[in-house]
Amino acid sequence: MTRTTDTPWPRRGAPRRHPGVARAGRGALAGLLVAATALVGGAATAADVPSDVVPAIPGCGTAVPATATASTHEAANPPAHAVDGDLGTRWSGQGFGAALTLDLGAARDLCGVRVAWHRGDLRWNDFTVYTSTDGTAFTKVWAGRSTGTTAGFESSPFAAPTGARFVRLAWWNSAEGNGWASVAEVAALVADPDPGPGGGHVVVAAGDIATRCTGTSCAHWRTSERALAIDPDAVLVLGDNQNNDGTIEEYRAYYEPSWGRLKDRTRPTPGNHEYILGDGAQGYFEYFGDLARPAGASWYSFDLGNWHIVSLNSEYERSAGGPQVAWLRADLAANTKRCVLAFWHRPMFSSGGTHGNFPNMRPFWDALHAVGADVVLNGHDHSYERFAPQTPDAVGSPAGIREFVVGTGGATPREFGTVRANSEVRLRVNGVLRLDLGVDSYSWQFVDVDGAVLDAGGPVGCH
Ligand SMILES: [Ca+2]
Repeated sequence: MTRTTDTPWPRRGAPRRHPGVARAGRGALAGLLVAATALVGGAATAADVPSDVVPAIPGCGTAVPATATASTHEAANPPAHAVDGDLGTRWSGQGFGAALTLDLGAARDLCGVRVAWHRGDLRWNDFTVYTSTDGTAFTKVWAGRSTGTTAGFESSPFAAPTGARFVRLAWWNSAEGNGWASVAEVAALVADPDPGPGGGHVVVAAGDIATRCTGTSCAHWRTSERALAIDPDAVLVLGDNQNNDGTIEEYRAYYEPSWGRLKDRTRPTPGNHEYILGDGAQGYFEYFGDLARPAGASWYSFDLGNWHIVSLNSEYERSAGGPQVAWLRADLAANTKRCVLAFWHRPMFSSGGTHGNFPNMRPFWDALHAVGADVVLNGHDHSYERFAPQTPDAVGSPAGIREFVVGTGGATPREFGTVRANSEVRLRVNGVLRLDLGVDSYSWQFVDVDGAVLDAGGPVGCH
């Protein structure tokens, strides 16, 4: 009773629990399972490895590039799809004991794995993780069940650092009981690198934040709790920080009790809602004071470690011949930092169904791309979207800029529309973006209001 592809299957009776070694004789893949379990020997057993699935492992979040093979796979969903960095593609293998094996190319000191399960927000999966130095003798290092509440990454820490080149994930069952293992992404993890002098700065970013809502159930309160828990060095708010009119009274009533708790480390930009009354964003400038105009204009820049960070105003004159872009070019020409990040409200690229692309942001992109800038952050569409690095002409290129849309700070999430070129991940939830800005690289995590990491990647080297 298995389906020929991984589609939902109504449960009939209780699903099998995690099998353990004693049930190794079952099914067509018994040989693989016996081989895997018989080699455990005196090493870790299910009783002495941790079984908790946790959202993230402190200090153990650096993914190791790998190739993948599998004991079985569906033609449309090969093992390579589990290591392609795209949560929208997957490996699907059929049957009890279906196994996916990563080859890291060389032995690494592993501290855990992270797995994003296809349909992971709808069903739990029972699985076991094994490691090997030679690809033949595997030792069990983790066994347990995914939460069934997230399609994002869940991390499984190893009890102790484990030297291994090969990592195998063996699947046993899911809450849907349809006989299919489907992994969107899996990665072996090593300890995060020592950032060294001048590196290791943490930034939290989100836009479209406070609504006319008070109390701890408001989405903007919950995102502010995530931001506080991350305890960043800087907070970038990406416009529409206070809806709906952005008045000083609204800022004081809704933004201040929540995100205002991070105000002293906040670097803002205004959005269309700050300007909606036609009063020149009076509430925004009064609330943020010198933070909004540190050098007199509503656009400005600052350095953080080895990063040059630029705040632009998409609600103001922004033509190629205007004063803001002239300032931007001069600012970038004077920059001495290797890595460059810029943020403003309206995205040039967005698959959001409400707003979408704003081609008139191109003068910003042209100036930034000309100096090899690395990252752009925007809001406006109430969604999270990650793009592959691309040129201002929307041509994917490693030399291009990676844009994130993070209009997820508290305003009600909205539907996506036309999916734009180079869009890699799209999420319709509230949450915050965490960026780890290293000496010459960056990594990211999108964290939802419950603390689940729904998207993660890097480190990616700066241009
Ligand atoms: Ca994938």
